[in-house]
Amino acid sequence: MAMTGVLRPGHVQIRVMDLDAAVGFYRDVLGLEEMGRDASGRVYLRAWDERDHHSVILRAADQAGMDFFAFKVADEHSLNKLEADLRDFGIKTERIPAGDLLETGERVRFEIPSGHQIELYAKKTFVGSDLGQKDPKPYSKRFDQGIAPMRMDHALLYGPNVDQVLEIFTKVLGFHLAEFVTLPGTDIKGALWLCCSNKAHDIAFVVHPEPGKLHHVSFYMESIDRVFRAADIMAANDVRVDIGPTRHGITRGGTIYAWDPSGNRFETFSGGNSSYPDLPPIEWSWEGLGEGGGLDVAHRKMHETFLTVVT
Ligand code: M3P
Ligand code: FE
Repeated sequence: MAMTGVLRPGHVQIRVMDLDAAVGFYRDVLGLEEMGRDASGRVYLRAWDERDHHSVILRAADQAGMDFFAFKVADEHSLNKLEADLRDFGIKTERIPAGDLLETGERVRFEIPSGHQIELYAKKTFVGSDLGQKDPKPYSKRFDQGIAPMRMDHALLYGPNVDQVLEIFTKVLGFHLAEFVTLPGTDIKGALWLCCSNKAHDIAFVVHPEPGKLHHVSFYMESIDRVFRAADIMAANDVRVDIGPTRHGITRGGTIYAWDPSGNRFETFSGGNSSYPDLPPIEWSWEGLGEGGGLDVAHRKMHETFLTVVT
């Protein structure tokens, strides 16, 4: 598919309670590269296959959770057009000046009805990867430093008004719905997996009474072998694991859900299906999510923590 408009997840700002512990975890255990710190003390990191300046920003705060999740758009024209379309749809937007985040252009920020802050931006400094941009090398020592995901891949967010979120993402931002879960005994969509690309998904939502909650930020691994290697590294570093290694029926991705030192859940995710906008979304019943293996193919049950533990 020709990629225009919204291209991909670009960055997430995560609140952490102990910045040194968080940097120790994200840099040395997860294996992200530290790219810089700004005047307000935020720490910028990225994964080895990412070429823009950063994808993860850590901010010290009293409470864990997510400040905002951002998508890169194709160019300034797309940014202006999407901003106008959001306003026409009745959504308030604000502009955050270039340079507020290191090496990042102007951002358009808006709150969606689930209570999350979403951002769009067109510019972030291209710094290239260790592999090189011409005749790239097949290997870098970064592959062996920590869990070492390829990229920040997606987030799963919890909050109310998931039906309105679906409208905004599909009617205004150009996403398509890849998979959804209906609430028990209804045809109400209670969970959504949404794509701006033909990845398994770029962002997901589960309906939840409290607004603005983070379920997890996901990091893409090259293979299920790398997910098992991640499990070993988690064990060696006493990382608290929630679920896995297993496979999600939804997306068919290999997965581990685990927690960072502040209690923010993260995922190491591999493989997964592809999606195209012409294909009807895959539907899961509530039983399909639990006993049908939508969440956990190996154990085919609902995990209590999946529905209750968020930051
Ligand atoms: C994901 C995710 C579930 C499938 C999830 C697939 C929760 O990558 O968002 O974790 O059933
Ligand atoms: Fe995920």
